[in-house]
Formats: sequence, C-alpha cells, structure tokens
Amino acid sequence: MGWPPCSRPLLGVCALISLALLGHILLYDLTVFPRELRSSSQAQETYRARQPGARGPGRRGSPSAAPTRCDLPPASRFDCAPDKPITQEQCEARGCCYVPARPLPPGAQMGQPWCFFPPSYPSYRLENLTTTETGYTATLTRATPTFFPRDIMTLRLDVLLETESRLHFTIKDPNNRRYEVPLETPRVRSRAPSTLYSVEFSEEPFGVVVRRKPAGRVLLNTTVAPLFFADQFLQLSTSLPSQHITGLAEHLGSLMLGTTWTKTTLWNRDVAPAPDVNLYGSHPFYMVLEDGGSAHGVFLLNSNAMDVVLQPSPALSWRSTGGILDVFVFLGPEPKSVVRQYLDVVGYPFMPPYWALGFHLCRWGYSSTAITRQVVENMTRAHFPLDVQWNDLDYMDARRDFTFNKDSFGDFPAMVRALHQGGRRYVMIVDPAISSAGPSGTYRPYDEGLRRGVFITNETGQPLVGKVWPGLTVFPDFTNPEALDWWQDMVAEFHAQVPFDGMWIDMNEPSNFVRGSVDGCPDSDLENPPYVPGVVGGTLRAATICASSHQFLSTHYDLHNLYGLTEALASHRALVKARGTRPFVISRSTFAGHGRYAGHWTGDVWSSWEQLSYSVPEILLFNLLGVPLVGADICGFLGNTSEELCVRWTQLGAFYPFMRNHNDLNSLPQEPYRFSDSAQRAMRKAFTLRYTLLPYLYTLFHGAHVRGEAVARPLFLEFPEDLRTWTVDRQLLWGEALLVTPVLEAGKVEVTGYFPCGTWYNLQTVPVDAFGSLPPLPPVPLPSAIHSKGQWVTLPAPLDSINLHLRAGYIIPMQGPGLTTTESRKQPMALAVALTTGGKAQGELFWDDGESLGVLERGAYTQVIFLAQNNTIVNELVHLSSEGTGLQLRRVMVLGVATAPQNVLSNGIPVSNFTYSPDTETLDIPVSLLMGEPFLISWS
Ligand code: MIG
Repeated sequence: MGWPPCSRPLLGVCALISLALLGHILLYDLTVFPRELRSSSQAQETYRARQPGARGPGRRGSPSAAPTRCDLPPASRFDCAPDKPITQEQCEARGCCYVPARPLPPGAQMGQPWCFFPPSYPSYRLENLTTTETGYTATLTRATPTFFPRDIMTLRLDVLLETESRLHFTIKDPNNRRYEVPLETPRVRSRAPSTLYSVEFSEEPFGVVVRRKPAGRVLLNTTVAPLFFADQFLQLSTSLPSQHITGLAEHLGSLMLGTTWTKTTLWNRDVAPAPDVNLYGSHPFYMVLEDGGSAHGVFLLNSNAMDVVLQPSPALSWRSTGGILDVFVFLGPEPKSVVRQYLDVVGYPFMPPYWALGFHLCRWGYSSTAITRQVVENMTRAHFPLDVQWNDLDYMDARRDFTFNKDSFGDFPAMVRALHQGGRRYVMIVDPAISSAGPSGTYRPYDEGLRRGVFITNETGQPLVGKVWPGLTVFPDFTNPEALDWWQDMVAEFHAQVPFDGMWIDMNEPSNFVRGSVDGCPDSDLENPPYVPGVVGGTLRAATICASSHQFLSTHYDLHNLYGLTEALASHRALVKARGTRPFVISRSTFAGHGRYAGHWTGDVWSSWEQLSYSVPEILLFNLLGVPLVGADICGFLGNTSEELCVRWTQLGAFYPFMRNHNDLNSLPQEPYRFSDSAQRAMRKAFTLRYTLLPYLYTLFHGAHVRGEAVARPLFLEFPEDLRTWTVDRQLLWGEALLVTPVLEAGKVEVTGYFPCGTWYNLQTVPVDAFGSLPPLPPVPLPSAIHSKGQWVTLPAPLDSINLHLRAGYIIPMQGPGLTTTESRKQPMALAVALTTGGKAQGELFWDDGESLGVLERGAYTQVIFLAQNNTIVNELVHLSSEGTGLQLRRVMVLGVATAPQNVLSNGIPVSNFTYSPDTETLDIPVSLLMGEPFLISWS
C-alpha cells in the first residue's frame, strides 16, 4: 500500500532564517587569526563575509574611558552589571554603555541589560600560542582589571583535540592551583584529527571559535563578550547557532529553554519545584539543535554556584562563582551522538536490577509495620502489581538514620523478610544528616563518625551543626574517603539487622532547617561573594550549610553541588558491599555524572495538572543527562490528588522509567486501591501495559548502560530532521519504538499528539481485570494505525486508557504480566512485530538474572536480535547464557500484514491456529519456541 513518502518539512525556510540570524551575531575584533590555525581559509572567508558590522582591530579602551560604541542591537548586549543594579554613573565608571530600556513586562524574569559592554571593553589577549601533542596551549593576559575583586590577570589556555567529535579546553590560573571538580574524565595522549569541527582563536579580544565542518557554521564563539576570570566571578559567553537549546537541569519548565533573556541558576536546593527556581540538581550541560537537524553539546565542568543566562541574539553566558573554566564541546552531529559523547565524559548509567523497573509504593505516614504490611496486602487483594514497598521517616527511632522504632516497627526485619518471601523488595529513606543531639555513647553513627573525623567542619574546626529531622545534626563529608568507609560500615551494620534492598537518599542538597548552622556563618568572601547567583533566598546558605565550611577536598562553597552525587556514590558502594548484588539508589540531589551511581525522583511536586505535565520534560531531560532511572511522584506529593488526576498520572507514570507513587504526610491517601472501581480498572490497564513491556524497558536500560543511550526520549532524538518534533515535550518515546501520548489536562477525553512521518500502530491492552492471567496478553492493536506524513493527530483518549503507539520497523519483546517482576520473569514471552510498508522490522532482547553484578564481564547474559523481512521473522543469538536458555516464546503478533496469509510456518512446521484480522492487518501466531534457540517464522 502506498502511503505518502516522508518529506523533510520546512528545511529551506529554516535555513533562510538562520542565515539571517547569523548576520546579526555580533563579533568584534575577530580579525587576528594565527595563520597556522586557519584550518579552512574558505570557511574563514565565508564567515567574515557575513559580518556586516565587523569592526576594525585594535579598539582597546581603558575601563573608565567613555565607550565609543553603544549602538549594539539590544539582543546582543551583554550585561555589565550582573552583580547588582547600578546607576548610569556607576555603569559608565565601569567603562560600559548605559541605555535604559522599557521596564519588564509582568512575569518576565529579566530583560535586556541597561548597562552593557561596549565592543572596546577590555578582555584577555592571547599570547604564545603553541602546538602540543594534544592540541594547543597559550597564555591569556589581561591588562586592565575588571570591576570584580581579584582578577587573575594571567591565565593558561589548554586546548585538547580529544576525539573526532570532542573538543576540550580549560582556562586556569597557571600560578595557583584552584579548585577543580573531582570528576575523572577521559585522558587522551594525542590529538585526534576531526572531520566534524575546526577550532580557531581570536587574539584580541581572546576567544575560541568552533565551527562545524564542512560548511563552517559557527557553533561556539566566545568573543561575543569579554572573558571574566576573577577569583569569585568567571564568565564565558558564546554565540549560539540557533535558539533551540535544551539542558541545564534541574529546572521546571519546557524541554526547550527560552532565549529571550532567561536565567537558570544552578545551586542545589531543597524547594518545592516551581519555574525559574534553582532545584535539587546541577547539570551544566546544554545541547543545541542546529538547522537541518544536526546538534552539538557543551559541558562546563564546574560545580560552583552559577547562573546561565540566555539572550536572543542568541547567546549564552556561563557565570560561575569559582573553580576553573573546563569546557567540553560535543559535535554530534546527531542529537543522540551528543548524548553519548557527553556520557563518554561523565559516565554511562548504572544497570539497575530488574525489580527496579517494577512498581514502587511509598508514602510519608506509613507509621508502623502493621500499616505497611496492610498496604501490601491491599495491593495484592486489588490485583495491583507491587515490586517494591518503601518507608519514609516513619520507621526510624527519633528520626535517626540506621535505627528503627522498636514499638511501631518492632518486627521490621520480619516484615522485610516477608516481602522477600512474596517476591518483593524493600527500600527505605536515609537522610545524610546525622543526629548529634544525644549524649555521647548513645548513637553509634555519630560517635563513630566523630571518632573517624567524617563530618563537615566549621571555621573553628568543629563539626558544623545544623538542624534536620532528628533535631541537631552534623553532615557527613562524602568527599572524605574515610567517610565512604564509615558510611559503608553503617549501611552494612543496619543491613545485618534489616535486609533492605535499596536506599532512598533524600535531603542531600544538603538540606538544613537553619541558615548555615545553628551558630550562623562567619562573615567572609565565601559567605558573601561579590556575585550571588539567582538562588532562592538570596544567599548561598539559604536552606543549607555554610558555604565556608570545610570538606576534605575543598570548601563547601566549591563542593555544595556535589553533595548528592558524592552521597549517591557512597551509598552505591555501600550497597554493593552489604548486599553483593546490583545496588539501587534513588537520590533527590544530583550533579553531572549522577547516573553512574543512582537514579532520581523529581522531589516535592504538587498534586496538580500543571506538575503532571511538567514531569514529562523533566523525565526527558534527565534521560538526556544520563540519569535514565527517573520519575515523578505519581499522583503528586504535596496536596491532595483527585481521582481523575491520579488516574492520568498513573497512566503516564507507567511510562516513567522509575515508577513510584509517593505521598506527603498530610495528604489524602492515593494508593491505587483507594479509588472507584472504574478508576482502578483504568489504573490496572496502565500497570498491565508496563509490566507486559518490561523486557523491552530492561533492554533499553542495557542500551543506556553499555552504549550511553536514553531510555525515555524526546521525539527530536529520533527525528531531528523534522523541526516539528523539536519542541514536543508532552509526549515521550521509550527507546526508538514506543510513543506515549498521555492526557495531561483535566476533563479531556481527546489528546493531540505529534506523529513523525511513518506508520504508528495503536497498542492497547485488552481490558483485563484479573492481573496475572495467563497466557501472556500482549497489547492488542486497534484498527486505527496512524499513517502519518509528519503531523499532529487528535486521538480519542477516554479516561480508562493511555495512547501508546508502536513504530513501524520495530520488534519489541513482551512478557505476561505478574503481580511482581519475580512472577512476570517466569512467564513466557511474546513479540510484537511492527512492519514497515516494505515489510521490515528489527528488535532486541537483553536478558540476565536481573540482579547480579558483573554479568557482562562474566558473560552471564543473553542477547537476541530479531529481524523481519520478506514474510519471515528470525532471531540471531548474539550471546547466550543459562539464564536465557529456558525463555519461552509463545506468541508472535505481526502488525501491518496487508494480505491474509494462507500458510504460516514455525521452524518449517505448519501453524494451524494462527489468526488474521483484516481490520487491524494483524497476524497473530501462537508458537512454542525458545528465545535462546534459532527460529524462523514465515507466512505466505
Ligand atoms: O522535609 O522524608 O522530598 O519525598 O517524603 C521533607 C519526608 C523531607 C522530602 C522528600 C519527600 C519525603 C519527605 N522529605
């Protein structure tokens, strides 16, 4: 059947727009290029020819001289008063231009600066550029100080041409060692030639220019504003080749960031998620989608408090309060490659245990083991799957870590063992802050920690004391190797009493109920830096500990944003030691590279429709950042949910890579069984979908772990050439194959989603009430496959279902659902085969025991590839181990079979009981095969 071919919409128009934009990018003094670095004089000329307003060389000015050029386009003005509002006089005294603009419209975060740098504003000058084995090195010198204290007047630039697709440069103080983020990044020994990019330098003002080869598009150009490198204020600005930019977590908002004067603040903070607020995590990485669907990424490896400002020229400014400038540029050219290249630097995600992908249930207020046991019982009775039961603070004795309440949780160990017997797992909350209130000798974690010197100290050298749930507390310093061992001991000792399976690490920004400490904070440059990023509360110590406090590797000022990451690492390591199987850690606070050790949940979201829809871009963003095991609290945390909201949230939550329903202490209960029969039925269908699809989800996690892929993906990752996908953040893909189109609004029974060009088969579960019924019931296709030209489609979306579409060309493994993954893993499997119009499809299954460490190293896994073409389906065994040999394949559902087959063969043996539906063009083949043995299924 001939469906319209897929076109590449709007590309021509877009290219034109971008050319026009490029003409407005402001470059000044980009005239002195050392000859040997002109990688392509051709590209060079094209570039300069596009600079209508190019300025002459040598226009240097002293800061107090009246600026000579202030007629810059508003979009290209870079703020000369980032630190505080200033008057015209003060502005001009800085050597800057002062041009008042209209007041901000209501709701606007910031606007064009009134005080801005003239082209003549002094920056650094590049000297002694030399070629090295790995790239280039040079000296940068500044002749005139800036308005920030302690400029570092001489800097060292190192440029490393690391790989074909990765450029790395650092700018540091050659004379004094400054703090650098203790993240191990790959080392290279020689320069790698690249067909993807070229790099050039501007001498004065100093700047780095990176172009994409062969056309020469400028991806990075740091000459657009002066470079600042003062002790506590570092600013690096760059032009952007398009305004389509994503990244810079953690924030609440759409997936694409706005470039009309926005500021993203990175300073990890305990706060209920809201737009324009610094949240729990910091990921100083962005990705830009370029014209034509190429993409590049930039990572600033810096953990100090920072703002990232976007402006419409378009341009971006990193403003950090310390450390060094350590910049990685990833050339893609596909968005997917950018993700992988970023993860090559910060680390690929850990492989979760299989059970981590099941359903998790939690609330604050399960106040006893009796109540917790009852919840599990209620879930089973209502036929809802439950893999992992959780407890919040309630289990603790006086809210202290590594203790449990001997009254309400007296049989805690027995409860956890009972969960295990039922094939379930158990996770409890652990906060980093350690109670220091009791008399000495009464609380071992504190006494031991004190003895081993693991706590963060204040200016007197004593452990800094704050206040968290148990009252007075001290804070472990997870950058101290001794603290890692101490934490490991505490975890192991507690695990010996209560055989828990994973750790939920909360409050690790770290959160503190008093500002700084119970004794306040000293008055110092670290506490009151000359530039304070746009943090909630207006001061670095708001809701956390003093910036000036001391940690093993540096001051908390430098290390604050790493607190959650280092605790995640410590917990991951401790769990490996205590349990000997794959660790499970979910953390609130994160930093770049977090996914290597742990997952993330999005914190204290409100039970509101707005927060439901924000959860989609948040989940997508964390997947681009290598933290695929992520989810929001299903049905919302703060406030009361409604039945409709909870149904819709459960449907979407069934497609969060990490699926947990969690609730606040004071909110109405929201476990699935609390709702009406019809709501429960709707939820059960969503659970059925998820559990049926778990083998596919697990295979995706394997891809994330070994290939740096995203699990949940924004459409643009798969369809970068289709511009209409770029802003889609109300739908998500699982891998390449499944498109989820949730309802995110109240009262809607229709939903409009974007369907990229191709065929999309509509999958729905048959309405089963009894979960766990056998044989496996894979989702069945509805007659309404979408043959899209690349278009928005409005779909029916009754309250009892979520739209799920399987992309033509893909084969996904499925498995009969059970009430736990322990059960479902024993069920036979099925394949859904979605044929393209050309009759092709492919897919993969990764399988292992689901929890052992080192399965890849030991070869203890099974990997099978499925291929369909010419009316046949075969498997190819990439790797086989005992875990996979018994896996049964009982059903193969082929979608897109246009004509009714007469014969179906399985390994040459006729299958008599196949069924064919002309309505849905589905061929349903019952088989009796083993995944781990070669098979061939054919029809004619
Ligand atoms: O100050 O442990 O985000 O999930 O239930 C609140 C109680 C502390 C915040 C977490 C939330 C958890 C709650 N915690």
